[in-house]
Formats: sequence, C-alpha cells, structure tokens
Amino acid sequence: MTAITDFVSYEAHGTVGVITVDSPPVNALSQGVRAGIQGGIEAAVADDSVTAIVLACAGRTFIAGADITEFGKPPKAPALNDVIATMESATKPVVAAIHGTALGGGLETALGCHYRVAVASAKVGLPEVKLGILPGAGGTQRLPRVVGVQKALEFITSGVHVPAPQAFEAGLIDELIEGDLTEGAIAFAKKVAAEGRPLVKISEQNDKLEEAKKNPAIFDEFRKKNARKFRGFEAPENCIKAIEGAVNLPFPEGLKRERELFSELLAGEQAKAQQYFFFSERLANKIPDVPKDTPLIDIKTAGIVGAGTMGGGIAMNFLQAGIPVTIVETSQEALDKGLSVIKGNYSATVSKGRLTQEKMDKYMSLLTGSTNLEDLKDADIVIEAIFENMDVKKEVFGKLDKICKQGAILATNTSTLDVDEIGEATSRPEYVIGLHFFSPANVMRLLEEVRTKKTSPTVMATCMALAKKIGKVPAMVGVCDGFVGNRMLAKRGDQAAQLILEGAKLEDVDRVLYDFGFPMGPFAMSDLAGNDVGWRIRQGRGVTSPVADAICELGRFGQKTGDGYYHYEKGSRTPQPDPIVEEIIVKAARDAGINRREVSDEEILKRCIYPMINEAAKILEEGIATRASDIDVIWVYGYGWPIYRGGPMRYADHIGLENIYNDMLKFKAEHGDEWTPAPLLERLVKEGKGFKDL
Ligand code: T1G
Repeated sequence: MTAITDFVSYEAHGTVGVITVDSPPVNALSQGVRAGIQGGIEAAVADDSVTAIVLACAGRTFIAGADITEFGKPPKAPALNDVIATMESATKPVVAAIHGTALGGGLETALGCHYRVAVASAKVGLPEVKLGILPGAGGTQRLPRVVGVQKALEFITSGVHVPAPQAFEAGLIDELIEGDLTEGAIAFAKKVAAEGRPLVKISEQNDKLEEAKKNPAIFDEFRKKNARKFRGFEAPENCIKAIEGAVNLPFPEGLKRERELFSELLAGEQAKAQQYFFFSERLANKIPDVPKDTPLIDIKTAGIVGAGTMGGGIAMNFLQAGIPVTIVETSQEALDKGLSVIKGNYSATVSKGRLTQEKMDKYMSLLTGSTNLEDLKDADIVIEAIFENMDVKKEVFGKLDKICKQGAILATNTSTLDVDEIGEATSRPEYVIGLHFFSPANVMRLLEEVRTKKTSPTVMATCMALAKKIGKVPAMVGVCDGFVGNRMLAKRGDQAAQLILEGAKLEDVDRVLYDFGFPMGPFAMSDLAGNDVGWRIRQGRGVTSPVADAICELGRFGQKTGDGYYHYEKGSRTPQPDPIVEEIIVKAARDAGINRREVSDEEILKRCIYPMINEAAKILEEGIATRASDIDVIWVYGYGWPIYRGGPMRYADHIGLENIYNDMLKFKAEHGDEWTPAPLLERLVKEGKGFKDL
C-alpha cells in the first residue's frame, strides 16, 4: 500500500491497481484528495503489473463533492477538472466503485472514469444547485451525454439524489455490485481489461445530444414549466445555460462556458447564503449542553393522542420511517375520521404515482387506532396533538403519566403554550418536551423542539435524532409564548394589520412579501390556514384586531369558506381582492382615527421584516434560541423564508444592522415604542458587529 497523500493510497490487487480515498467524514475533494487521486492514477498507469484501475473510497461514502469549507479560499492545484482529465485520458480502464452518496464533484469524478459500478444502496446526484452554484467540473457537459438533455436538466436543476438502480437504468452506472464493492469492482475492471473493452470517454460521446440539437425549444419549455419553482433563484438558470452549452458547443468550449457560469454564481450573494444555510442546518443539530455521545432512548413505537389534522400528519411521519403508531381519539367516530384522512392522503399520493400501493399498505399496516389511552402504555414516545387548551392538555398529560411505561417520552405538539407547565402536570418532567410540528405536519420539514427547564439531555438528544429519522429538520428552542417562529411571525402579522389600516392595499402587502421570496404573503397565508385559528387564539388572550375580527365575525375564515381577506371563486384557490374587505378596512381606519395614505413597497417590506429581526434579537438575548443561525433554519423550513437569502438573521447582517437600527428609530418616531431596538441589536450596532459574530 503506497500513501500518495495523507488522504489517498494506492495498492495493486493482482492486475488491478486500487486507489483508495480516505478522508472522513465524506471524502470531500479537498486539495489533498484531488492531488492524491491524480497521483494515484499516474502511479497505476506507470505500474506495469496492472492492466486496470479502480477508484474506491473508505468510510461511509464515495466522494460527496467538493470540500465546501474550501469555497471562497484561493483555489489550489490540482483543479478538479484537471484530475478528471487525467483519469479520462488514462491509457488503462478506470472504474469508479460507488457506495453511499456520489454527489457533486464526486459524481463528476466518477463520470471522468471510463466505467462506474455501485452497490444498490448507493445514490448519485449533482446537488450543487442547492448550494446556489452548478456542477463546476464537467457535470453539466458529461451528464447530458450519458442520460440525455431532458433528464440532465431535471437532475441538475433539482439536485436530486438518484438511487443506484435508477442510475443503472439511465446508463449512469454500468453494473450493480452484490457483496463486497471493492472485490466486485476489481472483478469488473479485470473483465473490462480482459475483454479489451473501450476506454469510454464521455466527453467524446455526442449521440445523446442529438435530440436537443434538433429541438432547441426543449430549454425554453423547461424554463416555462419550472418558472414557479425556480422563482427568485439564480442557479437553475445558469444550470440550464451550461447544459445548452453542452449541446451547442464542442466539449472544451462547453467546459469553459460551464466554468464562467459557475464562477458567476460562486461570487454571488445567493451562493454564499445557501452555503451558509447548508452548515447552519447541520449546526442546529448540536445542542451546546447536550454531549454528542449522550445515550439515546430507542424509539421502536409511537403513540399519538388526537387524530385530527395535526395528529394524523404527525402519525404519517412515523409510519413512513417504519415506526408503528397507535393513534387515540376520544370517540370511534373521530377515530374513524382521522384514520380515513390518513388513508386518503396516501391514496391520493398513490394515484399521483408518487407512492406505490405496496408502500401505502406497509405504512397503513403499522397504524393502529384506539379510543383507549391505556393502549399507549408500551409506547416509547407519546405525542399529544389535541385542542390548544392548557387545562385539557394538563389533564391528558396527567393521565399519560399514569399509563405510560417508565422512560417513555411525553411530548406535546402545542404551538404556543407553556411546556414547563405541562411538564409539571406529570411526575416525569424530565421526560416531557415540546415537539412543535408545522402544518401540514407530514409535509413541512421543520420541527421546533421545545426544552423545558427540566427536559433531560437524553430526551433532547433522542428527539433531535428522532427528528432526522422521521425526515424533519430539528431546532431546539426554549419556552416562551410562540417559541421562536410564531413569536416572530406575530410581529410581522401585527405590522401587516397596521399597514392596511394606514393605507397599504392588502394585496400589495402580500405582493411585496411574495416578491421578496415567500411562498405567499401574510393575508393569503391566513386565508389558507384559516382565519378562525388566529381569531380563537386572540379570543383566548382577550386581544382584538379590528379587521381580522370583523372578517371572522362575517364567517370569512378563508379558502375553507370561500371568502376571507380575499374572495375565492368556487373551486378556485386564486385570491381576488374583495370590495367588502376594503370597506371593512376603511371603516376600521376611520374608527381608529387613522388618515390613510400611500405606503411604498420599501416601507411595507421594512415594517414587515425588521420587527421580526428585532424580536429575534430579544429571543437570542433571552436564550430561547441557541444561535442566530438556528433562527434562520426555523424560518426557512417553517415559514418558507427564501433559502437564497439565508434566513432573517443572515439577511439582517447582509442589510447591515446599523441600517436596520436607524430605520427602526425613524419608525419609532412615527409609530411609537413598539419600534424600540432590542438591547442586543443596539449593542451589536455600537460594536460594529453582526449576528454572525455572536
Ligand atoms: N464539504 C465539506 N463538508 C461536508 C460536505 C462537503 N461537501 N458534505 C458534508 N460535509 C460535512 C457536514 O458539514 C458534516 O460535518 C458531515 O460532513 C456529515 O454531513 C465541483 C463545486 C453527503 C448526503 O452538496 O448532502 O461538489 O457537522 O451531517 O446527513 O461541481 O452531507 O459532522 O462537522 O450532512 O449523512 C456538492 C453535501 C458540493 C453534498 C451526508 N456536494 N453533503 O449526509 O451527514 S459542491 C454536496 C450532503 C461540488 C463540484 C461542486 C450530506 C451527505 P459535521 P451530514 P448526512
């Protein structure tokens, strides 16, 4: 075994030279890995005892891409394109042996090999678009030459991870290996050499480009079809342009075009924001006072109290992770309704071809309904998802405390109530935690995990790991009214309500936030979620909101009643401004003695976003959120904050806290003390720092 670099070794196995990359955690293409692969190829080509070469990786995965931590630093030779060219021009067949995930530069490296083999559990992908960039080492040029332009467009602009069997069908993988991957790869390489198979250089294959050459409209059709999905993002368009280059230019020029488009994105703000977010999402998994090796509780079964919209959605996450669920309702009728909603959800997905009937049957086989809380006695975790009322929740937790086995976690899905108080209703407060799912619970990826003063490290660590297992992105928060997300959302909502009284058109407030990058504005979102939800919470708190209350008193609960802030034609979800609501707003303004005026888009945006940032500063000061980047994770995954802006805290740093601070002082002079900057914001401004410096 010869060490080529600290991360790459070379060894002849009979007549096959094996290059092994070993650079934990994911064999990312750092400078040492790139140099090692290039040196390994040169060593194998020079080794007369070998007639073929295998490129393999140690550890959990094949190369998972360029080393993102190197971005922004001066490039160091060898460039990945040069390493790939060395492989592709090798005079002996080079076979990539893929396990885990061959992603980004990892797959581009494999595409520079003459052949690729993989175990069935492997996945391949070009997810650079999720980092705000594009495959910058030939991926946009080689992939269309293997799978065709249409598939390459879908593959590269979605960043999807494709299972190896599918990649095999698409011609991306030459053989699926059963048993030991390296042995299988060596055997395959021997066969290639023995049979004198060609050294396949993908860069020289052009037949798969012909169809697009004859039908250049394929690109604009793809742009049109995906316009909504790509809205606001810069990277997808550059991906499409790079693939157009593959079709219209010779390979070397196409590679040059790809590099130009890559460099343009890499230098841009969106790429920086999306790469920041990549690490922020992973950082959110880490809880400073919970050691990484904290023992976990083994969650083999789950219980859910409440089979309503939230309970049913929560159940689906566990079923899809293969965890049996017992779901309990108070009556057979409510239970049957809840079970049929879950079944209906899956059936709809099956009919859309997004789920097999076999998988649906498997999920449903793991679901048990009951009207008896006693049936939860053996569950490892029980999640309560019932009516948002403290007395009712405390009563249920008292019962669960008596019924459930020792060591079972008792979680509440409350979106605002005091989880400390709920924990105190049990004899096991250290096993009580908030698991705040976002509606629809089987779709939204954010899981706000609410620690109480007594929640144990084991329970926190278990629930953070469980979140990933059920496909959620967790963020640990503390107890306060609305936790992090909803507490900030309330500030945006207050300003939106104030702005329409002052003269901003309701649809303009929504348009400004939609154009900022949110999926929809606050009023359209309220109509979607149901205006009665907020109405009940305000009534519970004894607070009023003139316009929102007035429309609810008219039964205008939103899309579910056909009218809300907007009018909806029967069967349509398209919001239409409604003169009735305009009259309600004008009357409420008159009653409040407000002289209405024109309100600029700039003022709308600042007055909706800045109070959220100010509230986030208070949340950080109070220790309700561990770090500013956790708040960004919460807002991107919980509320659709545009990921290409990184999140509210990153956006605040990008705008400059001093600018925000000065604008807030202006708004304070006009609108009063609610605009007083948070002490942390003031301190950071005085110190010339940003939230990133915390
Ligand atoms: N570079 C550096 N570190 C990385 C990394 C990368 N590419 N990928 C993961 N890590 C770290 C991560 O921060 C974490 O660190 C640890 O590895 C485990 O990751 C030229 C320019 C591979 C599917 O976008 O999708 O190639 O927190 O917690 O859930 O065209 O990591 O332990 O300190 O996510 O099992 C393209 C990104 C790069 C793949 C594994 N590649 N990574 O998921 O573990 S751009 C990607 C992932 C590129 C070329 C372009 C996932 C994973 P720590 P993890 P996981």
